[in-house]
Amino acid sequence: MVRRLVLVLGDQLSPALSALRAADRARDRVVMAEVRSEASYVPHHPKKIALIFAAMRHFAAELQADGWDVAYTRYDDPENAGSIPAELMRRAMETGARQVLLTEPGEWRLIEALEDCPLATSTLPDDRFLCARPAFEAWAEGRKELRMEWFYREMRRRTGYLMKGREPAGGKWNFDASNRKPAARDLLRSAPMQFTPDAVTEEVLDLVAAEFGENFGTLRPFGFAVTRSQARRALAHFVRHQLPGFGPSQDGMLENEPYLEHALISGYMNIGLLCPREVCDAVQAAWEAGEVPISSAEGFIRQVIGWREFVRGVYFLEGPDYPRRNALNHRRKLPPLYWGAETGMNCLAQVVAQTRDLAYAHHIQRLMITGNFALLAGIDPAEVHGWYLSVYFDAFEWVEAPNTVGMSQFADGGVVGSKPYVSSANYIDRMSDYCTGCRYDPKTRTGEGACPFNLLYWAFMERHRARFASNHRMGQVYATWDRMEPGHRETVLAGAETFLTDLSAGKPV
Ligand code: FAD
Ligand code: DLZ
Ligand code: SF4
Repeated sequence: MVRRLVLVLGDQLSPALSALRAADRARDRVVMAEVRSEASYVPHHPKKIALIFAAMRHFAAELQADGWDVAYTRYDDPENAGSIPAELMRRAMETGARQVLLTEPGEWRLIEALEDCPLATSTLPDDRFLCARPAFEAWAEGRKELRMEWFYREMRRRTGYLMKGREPAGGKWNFDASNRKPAARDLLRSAPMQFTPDAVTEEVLDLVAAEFGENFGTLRPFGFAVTRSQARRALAHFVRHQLPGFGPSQDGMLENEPYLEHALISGYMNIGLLCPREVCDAVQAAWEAGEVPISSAEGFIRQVIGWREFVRGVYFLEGPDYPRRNALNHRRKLPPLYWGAETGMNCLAQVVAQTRDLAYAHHIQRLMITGNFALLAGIDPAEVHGWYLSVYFDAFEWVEAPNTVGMSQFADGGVVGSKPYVSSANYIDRMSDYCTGCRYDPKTRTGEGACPFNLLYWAFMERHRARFASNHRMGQVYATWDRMEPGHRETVLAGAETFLTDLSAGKPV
């Protein structure tokens, strides 16, 4: 007789998951299901679906080996009920169990769908995060602005990472001044660890090719870790071989060097193969052993205990409407170049091609190339959100939406960031080698060959003058623009208008 069903979702593949800790392996049955509703709420990249299905199948086998009774539904099972609530109902009918134990899902959509499920559900907090939802709410309470830097310092104190008593190790909270150098090929040491698919993963790859082969993205070769032990090896490899050089190279961009010294572990953390605490422990230990400079250790730990926890806090604090916000009233449709249509803008072409092939781009590529262009061009943030949620191996709404809608598109009106992340070609030219192979000229602001980022940057500033001119971090930008010759300004704005008209008309840009 099965007492309760224990739901384990595709991004909850952690042996220490709260629902599993609370369950009784002698009397409860674990339910896992590959379902159409989760696999199609956006057109996920085939590599992302394959990662999740392969990791789910491996995790289910590990649970079974560990004595759990697991009811696992494969995607192509003729009995598959197609959604998580429907699968729970089917398993409840089969077993007679009327109660469901689960760890809170990471997305409002699924939380709401499960609330409508007629079975009695008992939902536990997701304590794989370092900052519980109530703790974030308490931190945010009464603050006029939520700023990641203050949250981060609090998290450093709370966790003790890189601390000497109450003070930050090395005397500073933030070592960005010694990080964030332009890309340099001769500084690169190693790429992230990749894995050869086993028979289980190969079977998933065949299924994904047959069912999702039309989605944007290349399925094979597939090298993601699909088990906890592989993900731990990938982490160890990163800490040993890449982390020492992580700080300086983290913001650079190079053609044919998609990873630089980045870890490629966000997806593993987000589906539960790694937990953030063990990731930070490994970094802390390497720093204590003198194997990693403080600048790299701090740069990395800030992303995990700072940004990652902060965006999750914001997602749940702001509520289910957050992904639909559009503070700047941007309405343009996402241009086909995001789905691989040809473009002469080499930076965009490079990042989109890499995204298609690998389901991966690093932070600055997402923020300052595809995100920057979408914001400058006034693309509807809901469309931008849909794109980012689809194309990256690590994309789950709790983390993707605050990064896209908030940090990248400023569509939340400044909840995540105090000013929009926009730049002209100058930044891209300094931080990458993309401009060398481009048909546009990063140094030119008007006329034939002028880089579109230069035109759009000033047009964006002018369009949103009322909102941003009084922002103390942007005053200098407006002062520079206002000092330019009126005739020059008009030419720039007219050039931007022509470019945007062409973009909307589907002309190649
Ligand atoms: P590394 O740079 O090697 O490692 C840093 C680690 O810190 C990452 O593994 C990640 O877990 C964490 N991290 C770093 N920055 C952030 C951040 N801003 N928010 C949350 N965690 C962070 N990250 C996702 O995990 N899922 C997403 O869907 C996602 N969408 C993004 C969309 C946009 C528009 C932008 C600008 C950023 C997005 N990010 C997202 C954050 C970041 O780009 C990725 O976490 C990072 O590129 C993952 O690669 P990595 O593991 O090699 O990162
Ligand atoms: C992303 C995803 C995909 C593609 N497929 C499944 C699935 O078939 N079954 C499942 O349990 N979970 C899947 N997931 C992850 C869920 O979408 C995720 O749990 C929610 O978005 C909440 O974060
Ligand atoms: Fe991108 Fe402009 Fe540089 Fe071309 S010139 S790569 S469009 S920034």
